[in-house]
Amino acid sequence: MYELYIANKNYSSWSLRPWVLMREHEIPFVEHLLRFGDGAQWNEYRKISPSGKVPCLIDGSTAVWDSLAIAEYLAERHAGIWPADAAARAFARCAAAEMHSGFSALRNRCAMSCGMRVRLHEVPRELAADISRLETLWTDGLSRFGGPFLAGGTFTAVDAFFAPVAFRIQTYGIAQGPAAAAYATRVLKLRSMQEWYAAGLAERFRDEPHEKEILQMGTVIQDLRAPPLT
Ligand SMILES: N[C@@H](CCC(=O)N[C@@H](CS)C(=O)NCC(=O)O)C(=O)O
Repeated sequence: MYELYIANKNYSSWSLRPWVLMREHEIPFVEHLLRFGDGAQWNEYRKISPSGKVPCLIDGSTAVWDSLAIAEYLAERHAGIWPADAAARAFARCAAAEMHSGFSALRNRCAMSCGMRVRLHEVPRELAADISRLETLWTDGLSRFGGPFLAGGTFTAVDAFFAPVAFRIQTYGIAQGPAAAAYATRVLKLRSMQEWYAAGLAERFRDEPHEKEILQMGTVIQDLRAPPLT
């Protein structure tokens, strides 16, 4: 049985990628959730994960400690992680890699916090450029490969890589064109995403650095999470 190490569902966008991919592909795994800010848990975890970051997939004696590497590891063992069609697969790999190494303004200025609704103080040029690129990329994939997912008819790794962005769109009310907006809604409605979201809302522990980061970027309009532990 695979074991997947992740962090708080409310905040951990990198953790969501392999988690939603495995859920959507019905690949069984045991989940281990580390709380940000719990030093003792993370110290233990550093004995397991070479980078000390989440996510990390454990398969017997093999540790796979990066979300893109996990997608590739799973693709070697399970059908359908990447699209079957070569052109769709090339697109999916490029788009996932672009998300993995790019979109830094979107990542830094719109940190994932599933249960919050936030009005950004400003949308600087780099963020506007990332939002515009996102819409172009999604619309291109949806129209070229026929949807309803980014590289065709099934949920593949590229959709998993953009799943955290669907939560960011919801949190920050990021406007998108009709095809991209409909795609974000479709992803948010997936059973696996609903499961993640419900668990994120139920979390009562807060991580101060994440909370502060969000307050620097915007004004909280709504906090739908369960009350914090005192
Ligand atoms: N490139 C890595 C990045 C993972 C990453 O930055 N994870 C963050 C959490 S969302 C983390 O573990 N932070 C804890 C730390 O830096 O100590 C991946 O794709 O898995």
